[in-house]
Amino acid sequence: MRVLFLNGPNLNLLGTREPEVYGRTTLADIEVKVREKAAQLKVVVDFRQSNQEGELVSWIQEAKGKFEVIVINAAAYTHTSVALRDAISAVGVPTIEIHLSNIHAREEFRHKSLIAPVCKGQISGFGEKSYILALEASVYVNDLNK
Ligand code: CA2
Repeated sequence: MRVLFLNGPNLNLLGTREPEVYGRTTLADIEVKVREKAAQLKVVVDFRQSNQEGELVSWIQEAKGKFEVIVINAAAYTHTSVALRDAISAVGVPTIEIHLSNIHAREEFRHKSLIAPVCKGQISGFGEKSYILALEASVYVNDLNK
């Protein structure tokens, strides 16, 4: 089973700026932990980050036939991107939305996710553990589709 992890804009800054909001763990640290868990679960993982909306859209489109599940932290594009929502909807690869912070406990503009309605579910508020929970949820979602 193959899972594509996609990370949106500014997540490359994790661990280096605003540690009071996002902690001191870098995205590379999270990737290591995801890969450790993936090895236990016998899941093949691809882990990517982009600051470009169009690049994320292309990666979603290309996932068809290559990955069984997409896990996406769309970062700020969560709240703005009809393009990401349309790509997730069009490609038909089961997708899980994740966030480090609890977007519902933050500013009002973060409460709305444009991608949530086209995702299997949302994991939000568990810091780096959101990524591990999403990996476990990916196995669950893939088993449902068998
Ligand atoms: O909680 C999350 O994972 C978010 O997706 C993070 C996004 C935010 O726009 C979403 O509302 C919730 C922000 C990612 C930017 O990460 C930074 C890391 C360090 C310094 C500045 C930004």
